[in-house]
Amino acid sequence: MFDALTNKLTAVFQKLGGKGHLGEKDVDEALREVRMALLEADVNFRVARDLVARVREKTVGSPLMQGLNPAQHVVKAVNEELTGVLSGGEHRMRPSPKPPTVIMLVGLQGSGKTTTAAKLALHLRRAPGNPQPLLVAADLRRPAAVDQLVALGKQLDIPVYSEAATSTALKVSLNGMEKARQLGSPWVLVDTGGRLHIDEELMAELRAIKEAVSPHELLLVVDAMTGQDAVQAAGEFHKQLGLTGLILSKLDGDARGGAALSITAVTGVPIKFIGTGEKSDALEAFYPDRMASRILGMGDVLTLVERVEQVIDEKRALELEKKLRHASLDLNDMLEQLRAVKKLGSIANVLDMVPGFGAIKKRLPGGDVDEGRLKRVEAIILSMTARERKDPEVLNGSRRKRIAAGSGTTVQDVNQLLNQFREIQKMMKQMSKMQGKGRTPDLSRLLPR
Ligand SMILES: Nc1nc2c(ncn2[C@@H]2O[C@H](COP(=O)(O)OP(=O)(O)O)[C@@H](O)[C@H]2O)c(=O)[nH]1
Ligand SMILES: [Mg+2]
Repeated sequence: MFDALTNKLTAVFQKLGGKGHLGEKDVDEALREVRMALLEADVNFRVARDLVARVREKTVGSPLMQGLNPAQHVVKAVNEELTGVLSGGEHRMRPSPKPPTVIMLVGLQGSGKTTTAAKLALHLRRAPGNPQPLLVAADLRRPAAVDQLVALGKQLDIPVYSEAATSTALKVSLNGMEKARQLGSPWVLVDTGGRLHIDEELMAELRAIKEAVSPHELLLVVDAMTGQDAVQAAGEFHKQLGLTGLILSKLDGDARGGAALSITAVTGVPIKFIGTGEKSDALEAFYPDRMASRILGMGDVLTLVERVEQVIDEKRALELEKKLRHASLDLNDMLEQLRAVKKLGSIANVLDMVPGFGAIKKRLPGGDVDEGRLKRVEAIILSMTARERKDPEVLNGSRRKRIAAGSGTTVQDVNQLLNQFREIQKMMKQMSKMQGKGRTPDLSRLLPR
């Protein structure tokens, strides 16, 4: 999602790391490039300028931290400042002590409100005890909007409160709250109407709904692909309605990502979630520090592990995290991963979070993995004995022949899989060397000493 920016920053830091001694000029040169990279990613110019200024303050002329060389010192400062820019206020959503907790979603037309309402409901239901939320279809501006939410509710088995098109958004909201009390719903998510542009009529309607439902969270859904326009819209909505948080949708698109990096710094409103696809499970909780690491090319093992936790049990997820960190994945893990992938969402999405996947993707022929190939890989691994899966090194020619015959594939397919597995293992090893033992990757090891 921030590929271009990540690539540029990595290049800057690599160049910096290649220099033995860092003078003030070297740092300034690097920081100029960092600022250029941020601007090219569509980061608000003031945000970029201030970030670079703070990094400079932290690096030039300030004493080195123990164990860090000058280049690592710079990377560390950039990571901290990026995290700072992405932070600001409460990023979590807390249930109200007096349920239902009411979440009102607002935004321009097409920003992703309705989709996000369903995603969020699904996300909330994943909590222990699977609390069933209620969706309220309070967009009566577009006739199809109610149907869209009703359809999503049906698909996800989440109740939707709706009324005929002759009703009003305000009535639906009020009656929806009543319905939630009847059902004992712990969460109410109110989907509202939008416009192509902010106008007084829309704001008046939203203010009225806000007053009627007293939301604990008033979240603005913004389309990340609209770049700085999204930042501006967020500022306006916040001024008029008083937002408690932002959800950035469509970060899976080829957005340059600058909106994400500027929006909190400019508006003071924290990002709470990001949308990374059209499907209902393509929503991620937002963590500033993880996002900063991701932008700096460190991958995001923690988010990946969280996703995996949703489909496999926690104990397995912990083991997997350990294996990722220690680079001791075997073919059993690969098989389990393949099977989980379908439930996890798109492969590219998941693999983007694995440190170094960008590099793997480039090295693998064809880049993306297709479904047919997935099935073949699954068949091949299933044809192996337990020992072979644990230790692929034992796979000599005759074993490979047997496996190919058993799985209805060719020896070439088997070889390809093993090569691919070795690549992944190698990358994992490199990555695990780069990471510290703590919960967050140790950036200081990004650069050669
Ligand atoms: N790729 C992608 N598409 C999204 C995302 N969120 C929403 N969409 C799409 O954006 C379009 C508008 O979404 P919708 O929820 O109807 O927007 P609304 O008018 O604000 O309610 C739909 O086609 C959605 O599938 C996202 O995170 N990624
Ligand atoms: Mg809608």
